[in-house]
Amino acid sequence: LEKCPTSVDQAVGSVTEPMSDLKVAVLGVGVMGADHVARITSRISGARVVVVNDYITEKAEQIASQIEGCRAVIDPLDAIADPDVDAVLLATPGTTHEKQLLACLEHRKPVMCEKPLTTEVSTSLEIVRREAELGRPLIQVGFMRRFDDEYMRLKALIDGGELGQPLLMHCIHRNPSVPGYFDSSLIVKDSLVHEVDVTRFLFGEEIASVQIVRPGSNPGAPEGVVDPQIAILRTVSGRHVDVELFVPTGVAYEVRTEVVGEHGSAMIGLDVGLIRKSAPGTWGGQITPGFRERFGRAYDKEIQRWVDAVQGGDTTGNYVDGPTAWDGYAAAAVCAAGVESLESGLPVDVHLAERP
Ligand code: ISE
Repeated sequence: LEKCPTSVDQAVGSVTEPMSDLKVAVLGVGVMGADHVARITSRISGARVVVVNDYITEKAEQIASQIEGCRAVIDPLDAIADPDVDAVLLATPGTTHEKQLLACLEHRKPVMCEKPLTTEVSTSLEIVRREAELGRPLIQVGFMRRFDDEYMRLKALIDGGELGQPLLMHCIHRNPSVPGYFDSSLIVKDSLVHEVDVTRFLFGEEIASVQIVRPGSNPGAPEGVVDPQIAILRTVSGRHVDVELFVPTGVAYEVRTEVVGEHGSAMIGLDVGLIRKSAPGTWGGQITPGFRERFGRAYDKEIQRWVDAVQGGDTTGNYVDGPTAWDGYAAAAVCAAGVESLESGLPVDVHLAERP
């Protein structure tokens, strides 16, 4: 992604002063947060990281020391309140999001929040309501697949009517490895959540029920962890979506999505880059190793569009260009029903509140 003028610069043309950089605080500089710091510093136009925070202070200090004009702030709430910070990127553990998002709203700071919005359905709804009271969208949620070229093409194909009525979707979501703390419910809340958002994004409707089916467990799965799982989602209009979730396979990162419509089907995620043929009579290519590689360009696009939206927010009244707090809440509600179904094995209905 080239460093390019922001959309606001483009809109006003070259007669005005170039807009000054958006000053971003990145909270949580573990895997995703550190990735976002690198992305904003080297590939995103119109923004720079001025504050970093992490519960491991030395980590924040070490990252801050590598970026000109950046400092580490020990308390995440101080980082949000900092007058030198224009916008916040949350890559902290989900359990801390509620407090941090409320602080962002209180200080009217636009925020890009990595999933989950919060860890409870009730607190996610509370965030949606508090944001609605302010009358301006400030929260964007990091469902990056919406910015992936393949998903965008699939969406355009569906919306263009070329497949006719979309009827079903088959998905595969396999990870090569997951952290040791991953349990059965995290497979739903941290992995399936992406297909939940993809379903809502591609089909443009809510999910009415979820069922989690347990096939025979992988002998390599940690004691008590249900893996693989099959999720069956049903949308409000009755469309069927099935998802194979298998973490960790020990193979590579595989995310495939096939939409079947009345006039044909379309599939993405086949990893058919370069195919090599060599002696003695073998052929093959490479499978993407992980989600940061698979969705790297999508993350770049997601953050660039967020920065552009925030830069233009005072003019447009909207500081979001992508999944909203409502999308985060709806995904949380579907996943909570999924976790309930994990226990019973039965379909569980999803009940969404009235959208404010
Ligand atoms: C991780 O948090 C992600 O967001 C990845 O996209 C997903 O594949 C993985 O299962 C999650 O743990």
